[in-house]
Amino acid sequence: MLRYVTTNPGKVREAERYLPDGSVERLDFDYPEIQAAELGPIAARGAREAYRHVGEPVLVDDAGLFVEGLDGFPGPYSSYVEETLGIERVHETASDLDDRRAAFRCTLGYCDGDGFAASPDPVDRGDRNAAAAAGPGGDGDGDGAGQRGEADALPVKLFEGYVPGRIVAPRGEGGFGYDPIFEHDGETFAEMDTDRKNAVSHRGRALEKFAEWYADR
Ligand code: ITT
Ligand code: NA
Repeated sequence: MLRYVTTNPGKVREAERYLPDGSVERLDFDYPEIQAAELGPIAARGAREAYRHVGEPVLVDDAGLFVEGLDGFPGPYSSYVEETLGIERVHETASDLDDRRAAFRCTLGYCDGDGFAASPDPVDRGDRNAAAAAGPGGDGDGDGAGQRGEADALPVKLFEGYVPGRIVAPRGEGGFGYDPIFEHDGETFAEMDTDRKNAVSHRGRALEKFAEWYADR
């Protein structure tokens, strides 16, 4: 059984459409999250933390809203900013900008503990930047932890998704989080139903890649 580890039921509702019936269960566990400028290292570390806690295959989902005119803010801090400022004030801040373009990004991290002993390179990022990102002496996930022990070296597979859009005044009742202020192709994500959002969204793209890999791994 694969555990989709998240405190956010909105993510699970979207993910269900991509994962075979009965093969996935949501686990509401708030795994410790590191701070980093990019989602990859956060998802990689999160997947290891979740796997250590659960002891079964896990999938974690780290996402964020990156506003161009704010140099990518709130990005990896999106959860904190939603809780503190709220999405109305993010919209107000963006409405003072000339450039209201934004993007959602999602990185899924999968860890099942397999391949640890066998793998000479402890981290397989699952993307073409793996070698470049690892750099000399790093453990490949860019979280700066280095080789602190066996659990830190657990291999994690990452899957990324991205969708461009722009920040608008809130519209729509669906979705969750920043969906009401994120417009893509003339509609906010909160105006789309789950299937339509999935068809274009950051999470849909990442899940599509994951599901394909998971089916014939
Ligand atoms: P978990 O970490 O427990 O999975 P979370 O909601 O804290 O749940 P993140 O750390 O990934 O998730 O934080 C991402 C923030 O971006 C959070 O405020 C979400 O509400 C928001 N977010 C993520 N995906 C989104 C989406 O598809 N549409 C709108 N907002 C989204
Ligand atoms: Na989180």
